[in-house]
Amino acid sequence: MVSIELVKQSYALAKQQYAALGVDTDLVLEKIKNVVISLHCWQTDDVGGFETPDATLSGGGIQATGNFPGKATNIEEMRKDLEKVLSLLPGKQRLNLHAIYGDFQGELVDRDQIEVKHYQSWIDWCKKQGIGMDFNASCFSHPKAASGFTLSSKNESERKFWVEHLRRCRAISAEIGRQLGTPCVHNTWIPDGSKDTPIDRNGHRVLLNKSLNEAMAIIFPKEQMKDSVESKLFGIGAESMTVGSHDFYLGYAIKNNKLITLDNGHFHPTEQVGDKISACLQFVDEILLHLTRPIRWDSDHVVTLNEEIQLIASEIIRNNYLSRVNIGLDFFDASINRIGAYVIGTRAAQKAFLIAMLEPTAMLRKYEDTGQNFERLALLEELKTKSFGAVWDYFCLQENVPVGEDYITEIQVYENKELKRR
Ligand code: RNT
Ligand code: ZN
Repeated sequence: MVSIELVKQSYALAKQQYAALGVDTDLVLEKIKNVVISLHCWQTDDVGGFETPDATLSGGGIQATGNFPGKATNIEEMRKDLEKVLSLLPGKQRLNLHAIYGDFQGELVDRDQIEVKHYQSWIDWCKKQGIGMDFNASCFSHPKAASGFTLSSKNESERKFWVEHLRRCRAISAEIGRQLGTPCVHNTWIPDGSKDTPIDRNGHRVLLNKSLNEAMAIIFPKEQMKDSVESKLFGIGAESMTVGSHDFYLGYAIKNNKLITLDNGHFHPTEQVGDKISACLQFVDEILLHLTRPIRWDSDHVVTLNEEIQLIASEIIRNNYLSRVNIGLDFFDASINRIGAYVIGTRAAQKAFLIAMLEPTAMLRKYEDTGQNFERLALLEELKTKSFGAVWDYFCLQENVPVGEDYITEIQVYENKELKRR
């Protein structure tokens, strides 16, 4: 067990170290509480969903690999897992639910038939946890998505089916936000794309534009729900063209006053999502982030504290953009303890924000403005080895959650008691 005394002493020293740079760590510990992270429910069960007892992820160009025992197979197990996760995290979270995770009570409810009642028990669960809720249309793992096209399908009845699904998901989102008193961010991601070089890229984009307009004809108050659209570079089996590319959705978002979702697994590997934040926020009101860790492709590995996540967090904090950026996670690793995956990933994202808040930005900006670029680089390098870990540990202590590596044992206990008997 980490020694509480040591955590306190380390914090006292770190506080002095940062104070020398003009950074007030006590203030940072207050501010870090404003970083709310939306937990994607789909890490509990490898993006399966509860439409049928044996539902699994199929198609869509995404994949969860691994077969670690103990995935959630029903709504009770999923809630139990999420409650465990929440108990191990400092700070505030939300729930990010996909439509396929409805409380269907054994009934077969197709996607164009879903209603608020199928999500009421989730809304109640969130209320009980004291957290907000976000929502997603599920346009994959379905016979009507088997062609590889959904909202941009040239098959009119299939296209209409997905328009109806999205239309309902948005209405459900508005009711979620209304009941919980915090806006529900609805994210639209579709897998539509083509394995080989298509001839009619334009035709599909015309259809996607039309479908979005149809499904989003009703505008809900933004206190209830906000629409976001998620762009992508390519998917497995759709390598040559993605209908909902970044150009397409950024254009759509700007023109129609929507949010843009930036998933950091959805760009060319040398592009930096952190760089896109201040670019997009000149023209859209808000952004939704899907934080992930792509390795060679959009592999959705667990988020770790790497330079990519750090730049994203730093750009948000440096520019005071926290209120305009909705932070969500998006990874699904079935090869390790799934609960552990959440805790590692969420804590990594939180650490990135903490580090960003511990930056003496005014000093760096001054160096930059006066052309002192050696000084800027030197300070940035020195900051990397300051004692932010002591501040992080103290934050966990304050929040009454396991400090440092102590959460490992808690997850081992949960694995033995709960996951292994599934
Ligand atoms: C897929 C997108 C999308 C999904 C989830 C399940 O590439 O990132 O956000 O991961 O909706
Ligand atoms: Zn995503």
